[in-house]
Amino acid sequence: MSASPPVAIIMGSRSDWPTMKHAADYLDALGVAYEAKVVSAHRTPDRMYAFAKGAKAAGFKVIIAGAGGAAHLPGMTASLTELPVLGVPVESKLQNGLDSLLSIVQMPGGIPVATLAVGVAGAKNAGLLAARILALGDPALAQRLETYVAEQTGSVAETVED
Ligand code: RP5
Repeated sequence: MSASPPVAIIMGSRSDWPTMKHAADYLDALGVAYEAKVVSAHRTPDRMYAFAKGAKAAGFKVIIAGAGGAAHLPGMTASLTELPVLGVPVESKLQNGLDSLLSIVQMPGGIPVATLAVGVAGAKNAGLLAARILALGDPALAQRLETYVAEQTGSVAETVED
Protein backbone atom coordinates (compact mmCIF):
# COMPACT_ATOMS: atom_id res chain seq x y z
CA MET A 1 0.00 0.00 0.00
CA SER A 2 1.44 3.40 -0.96
CA ALA A 3 1.83 6.10 1.69
CA SER A 4 -0.69 8.89 1.91
CA PRO A 5 0.17 12.28 0.42
CA PRO A 6 1.69 14.77 2.88
CA VAL A 7 -1.44 16.88 3.31
CA ALA A 8 -4.94 15.87 4.28
CA ILE A 9 -7.73 18.37 3.67
CA ILE A 10 -10.73 17.34 5.70
CA MET A 11 -14.02 19.19 6.02
CA GLY A 12 -17.25 18.80 7.92
CA SER A 13 -19.49 18.81 4.86
CA ARG A 14 -19.41 18.73 1.08
CA SER A 15 -20.81 22.26 1.38
CA ASP A 16 -17.41 23.35 2.74
CA TRP A 17 -15.59 22.35 -0.45
CA PRO A 18 -16.08 25.64 -2.40
CA THR A 19 -14.10 27.26 0.43
CA MET A 20 -11.62 24.47 1.10
CA LYS A 21 -10.87 24.05 -2.60
CA HIS A 22 -8.79 27.22 -2.34
CA ALA A 23 -6.35 25.38 -0.05
CA ALA A 24 -6.20 22.59 -2.62
CA ASP A 25 -5.58 25.08 -5.44
CA TYR A 26 -2.54 26.52 -3.67
CA LEU A 27 -1.16 23.06 -2.97
CA ASP A 28 -1.66 22.16 -6.64
CA ALA A 29 0.17 25.30 -7.70
CA LEU A 30 3.08 24.49 -5.40
CA GLY A 31 3.27 20.84 -6.39
CA VAL A 32 2.19 19.48 -3.01
CA ALA A 33 0.09 16.32 -3.06
CA TYR A 34 -3.00 16.11 -0.89
CA GLU A 35 -6.09 14.06 -0.22
CA ALA A 36 -9.42 15.82 0.33
CA LYS A 37 -12.38 14.24 2.04
CA VAL A 38 -15.50 14.86 4.09
CA VAL A 39 -15.05 13.89 7.73
CA SER A 40 -17.78 15.21 9.98
CA ALA A 41 -17.27 15.38 13.74
CA HIS A 42 -21.02 15.17 14.22
CA ARG A 43 -22.44 13.14 11.33
CA THR A 44 -19.54 10.69 10.96
CA PRO A 45 -17.75 10.61 14.33
CA ASP A 46 -16.39 7.09 13.78
CA ARG A 47 -14.86 8.19 10.45
CA MET A 48 -13.30 11.19 12.18
CA TYR A 49 -11.85 9.03 14.95
CA ALA A 50 -10.44 6.46 12.53
CA PHE A 51 -8.98 9.13 10.27
CA ALA A 52 -7.35 11.17 13.04
CA LYS A 53 -6.00 8.15 14.92
CA GLY A 54 -4.52 6.68 11.75
CA ALA A 55 -3.38 9.86 9.98
CA LYS A 56 0.23 9.85 11.16
CA ALA A 57 0.78 6.15 10.48
CA ALA A 58 -0.85 6.60 7.07
CA GLY A 59 1.89 9.05 6.13
CA PHE A 60 0.15 12.41 6.39
CA LYS A 61 2.33 15.24 7.73
CA VAL A 62 -0.13 18.14 8.04
CA ILE A 63 -3.91 18.22 8.39
CA ILE A 64 -6.03 21.11 7.15
CA ALA A 65 -9.48 20.91 8.73
CA GLY A 66 -12.35 23.17 7.68
CA ALA A 67 -15.74 23.43 9.33
CA GLY A 68 -18.51 25.93 9.91
CA GLY A 69 -20.99 26.72 12.67
CA ALA A 70 -20.46 24.25 15.50
CA ALA A 71 -17.01 23.72 14.05
CA HIS A 72 -15.64 20.96 16.26
CA LEU A 73 -13.74 19.04 13.58
CA PRO A 74 -10.34 20.79 13.82
CA GLY A 75 -10.21 20.62 17.62
CA MET A 76 -11.42 17.04 17.87
CA THR A 77 -8.96 15.99 15.19
CA ALA A 78 -6.13 17.76 17.02
CA SER A 79 -7.05 15.89 20.19
CA LEU A 80 -6.60 12.56 18.38
CA THR A 81 -3.33 13.11 16.50
CA GLU A 82 0.18 14.49 17.03
CA LEU A 83 0.21 16.03 13.55
CA PRO A 84 -0.13 19.81 13.12
CA VAL A 85 -3.75 20.77 12.49
CA LEU A 86 -4.61 23.96 10.60
CA GLY A 87 -8.20 25.02 11.26
CA VAL A 88 -10.21 26.94 8.68
CA PRO A 89 -13.47 28.55 9.88
CA VAL A 90 -16.00 28.27 7.05
CA GLU A 91 -18.49 31.10 6.63
CA SER A 92 -21.85 30.35 8.22
CA LYS A 93 -25.28 31.93 8.01
CA LEU A 94 -25.54 32.96 11.65
CA GLN A 95 -22.65 35.42 11.93
CA ASN A 96 -20.79 35.13 8.65
CA GLY A 97 -18.37 32.68 10.22
CA LEU A 98 -17.56 34.52 13.45
CA ASP A 99 -19.26 31.62 15.23
CA SER A 100 -17.09 29.16 13.26
CA LEU A 101 -13.97 31.14 14.14
CA LEU A 102 -14.74 31.17 17.84
CA SER A 103 -15.58 27.46 17.77
CA ILE A 104 -12.15 26.70 16.33
CA VAL A 105 -9.88 29.25 17.95
CA GLN A 106 -10.84 28.78 21.59
CA MET A 107 -8.99 25.54 22.21
CA PRO A 108 -8.02 24.71 25.77
CA GLY A 109 -4.30 24.92 26.48
CA GLY A 110 -2.59 21.68 25.57
CA ILE A 111 -4.44 20.89 22.33
CA PRO A 112 -3.21 23.24 19.59
CA VAL A 113 -5.08 24.17 16.44
CA ALA A 114 -3.45 26.80 14.20
CA THR A 115 -6.54 28.83 13.34
CA LEU A 116 -6.72 30.77 10.09
CA ALA A 117 -9.01 33.58 8.95
CA VAL A 118 -12.67 32.96 8.12
CA GLY A 119 -13.47 31.72 4.63
CA VAL A 120 -11.51 31.81 1.40
CA ALA A 121 -8.53 33.81 2.73
CA GLY A 122 -8.16 31.32 5.56
CA ALA A 123 -8.32 28.36 3.20
CA LYS A 124 -5.70 29.88 0.88
CA ASN A 125 -3.40 30.62 3.80
CA ALA A 126 -3.91 27.12 5.21
CA GLY A 127 -2.63 25.72 1.92
CA LEU A 128 0.34 28.07 2.00
CA LEU A 129 1.06 27.38 5.66
CA ALA A 130 0.97 23.62 5.07
CA ALA A 131 3.46 24.14 2.24
CA ARG A 132 5.71 26.25 4.47
CA ILE A 133 5.70 23.53 7.14
CA LEU A 134 6.61 20.87 4.58
CA ALA A 135 9.24 23.16 3.04
CA LEU A 136 11.24 22.99 6.28
CA GLY A 137 12.38 19.56 5.12
CA ASP A 138 12.04 20.03 1.36
CA PRO A 139 14.45 22.54 -0.26
CA ALA A 140 12.81 22.21 -3.69
CA LEU A 141 9.43 23.16 -2.22
CA ALA A 142 11.09 26.02 -0.32
CA GLN A 143 12.39 27.30 -3.66
CA ARG A 144 8.93 27.06 -5.23
CA LEU A 145 7.48 29.03 -2.32
CA GLU A 146 10.16 31.68 -2.73
CA THR A 147 9.25 31.99 -6.42
CA TYR A 148 5.55 32.27 -5.53
CA VAL A 149 6.23 35.12 -3.09
CA ALA A 150 8.41 36.94 -5.62
CA GLU A 151 5.72 36.61 -8.30
CA GLN A 152 3.05 37.83 -5.91
CA THR A 153 5.17 40.84 -4.97
CA GLY A 154 5.86 41.57 -8.62
CA SER A 155 2.16 41.44 -9.50
CA VAL A 156 1.17 44.24 -7.13
CA ALA A 157 1.07 47.47 -9.09
CA GLU A 158 1.79 50.68 -7.26
CA THR A 159 -0.51 52.78 -9.38
CA VAL A 160 -4.30 52.79 -9.08
CA GLU A 161 -4.94 53.50 -12.76
CA ASP A 162 -5.58 50.81 -15.38
C1 RP5 B 1 -20.58 21.86 9.61
O1 RP5 B 1 -21.85 22.31 9.40
C2 RP5 B 1 -19.94 21.82 8.26
O2 RP5 B 1 -18.55 22.01 8.38
C3 RP5 B 1 -20.60 22.93 7.49
O3 RP5 B 1 -19.82 24.09 7.44
C4 RP5 B 1 -21.87 23.18 8.30
C5 RP5 B 1 -23.13 22.98 7.49
O4 RP5 B 1 -23.12 21.70 6.93
P1 RP5 B 1 -24.25 21.29 5.89
O5 RP5 B 1 -25.56 21.35 6.61
O6 RP5 B 1 -24.16 22.26 4.74
O7 RP5 B 1 -23.90 19.89 5.45
O8 RP5 B 1 -20.52 20.62 10.19
